[in-house]
Amino acid sequence: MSNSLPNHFLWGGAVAAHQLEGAWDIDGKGISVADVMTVGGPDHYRSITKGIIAGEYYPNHEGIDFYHRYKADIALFAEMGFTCFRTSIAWTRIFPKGDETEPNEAGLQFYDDLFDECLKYGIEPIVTLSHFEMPYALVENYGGFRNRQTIDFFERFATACLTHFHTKVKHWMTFNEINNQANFNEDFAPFTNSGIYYEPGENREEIMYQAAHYELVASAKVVKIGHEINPDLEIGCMIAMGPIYPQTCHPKDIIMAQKAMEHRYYFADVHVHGTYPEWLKKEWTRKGYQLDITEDDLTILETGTVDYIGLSYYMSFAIRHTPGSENFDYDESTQLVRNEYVKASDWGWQIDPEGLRYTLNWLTDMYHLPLFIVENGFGAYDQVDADGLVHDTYRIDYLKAHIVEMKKAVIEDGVDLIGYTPWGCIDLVSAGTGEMEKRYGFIYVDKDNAGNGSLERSKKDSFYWYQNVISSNGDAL
Ligand code: BGP
Repeated sequence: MSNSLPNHFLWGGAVAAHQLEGAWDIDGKGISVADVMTVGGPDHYRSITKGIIAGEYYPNHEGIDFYHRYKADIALFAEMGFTCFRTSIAWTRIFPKGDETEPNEAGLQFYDDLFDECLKYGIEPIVTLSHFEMPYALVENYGGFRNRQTIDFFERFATACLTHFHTKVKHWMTFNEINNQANFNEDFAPFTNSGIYYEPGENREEIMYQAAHYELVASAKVVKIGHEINPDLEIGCMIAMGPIYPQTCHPKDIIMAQKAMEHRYYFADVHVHGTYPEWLKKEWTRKGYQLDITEDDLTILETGTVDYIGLSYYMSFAIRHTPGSENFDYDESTQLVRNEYVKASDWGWQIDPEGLRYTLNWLTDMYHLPLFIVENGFGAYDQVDADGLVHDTYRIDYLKAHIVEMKKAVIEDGVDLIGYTPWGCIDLVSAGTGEMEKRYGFIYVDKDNAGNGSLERSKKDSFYWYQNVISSNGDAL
């Protein structure tokens, strides 16, 4: 048995358009939901209702100015040895308001140039179509994915991208972390693939299920269209993965954890099997939810199943049951508990490398499809030391521990894994908080939470460490 990862294993890094490109209003780009978000906790997302207010600071407007600096940044990725690079296409560069009929040529040109630059170095671009954003005009004028019409708008956008880039991009994903909306406790559906703001007094769960259904149909349509455009394309879903462990071996905690896993991950069932699980249909009936799900929709779901599962993995969770609740309804705002066996990051994300091995095995057992870790990483406050450098041993420790478990899953357990792209390979704006100082990168970017800084790039210690990891195909950790 080989002790190494397969030779064709893809190594790279991951980003999303709105978190680094900047250039939010040039070359015909429209306003994205990401452009109306500010810095800081829940207000970051609540600002979606307000639009752009003069004098407020919007971190994504400039991002790290990747739009103008991508050539130098990709040269640094190439220096690290990347064989792939995951990014997303900003919907608003291609269809500024979302409901136009013809794509914006300048937007297509930017991604042509970007992908060509990657390919020049032998770096395969990996593309997410909707990574936590959509045209703001679709939210204002149509209610985002509350509205069935948004399926058509997404289809038009995705078809334009697949048609234009199918010879340059082989691996695609439809919606980033589509299952994050299973947490509907925030006023604004986390994060923003769905573009939904909940009005006071609404049944958020029912609205979430409806919007998620429209997104799943949109995704399935696009998978089918993509395969028709080019049968060689690999089109996947993207799921935010984090196992939810029972807090104790109390049978009710075990069932609670099972129910929580079902609710978080049913999205993958639909993407992969093309059908809704029985428990969910029962739940909708029990709760009296009348969802708009047509026979045509069900056929589309069946004919647009994915080729692989892209996943993010940052942490694991633990849960306890709510005494007296016979139905084990899942509410992560009250039931999740701290796991005393693992440490947490400064943002409370519980660090659990073995949970990655568990996750990869769980997904394989459930779905029997190739997997692709398209996000993993350690958000931390970096310190530029007196020598002008960032010595980020903590980041190396985190990534090393996760790669060790990833390798066990592949080499010992036989998981079919396409590749590994750690999140935020260059420092960028946080999706959860809008902060710049929650850093993930191998490359430091001089910019702070208020937007001050030269935007100059420099290599952290992890840059050289990851370079070695890649050149040894994961042997030198
Ligand atoms: C995932 C998102 C990314 C990214 C990452 C880190 O949920 O797909 O867009 O931002 O998490 O999260 P944060 O930026 O909140 O630290």
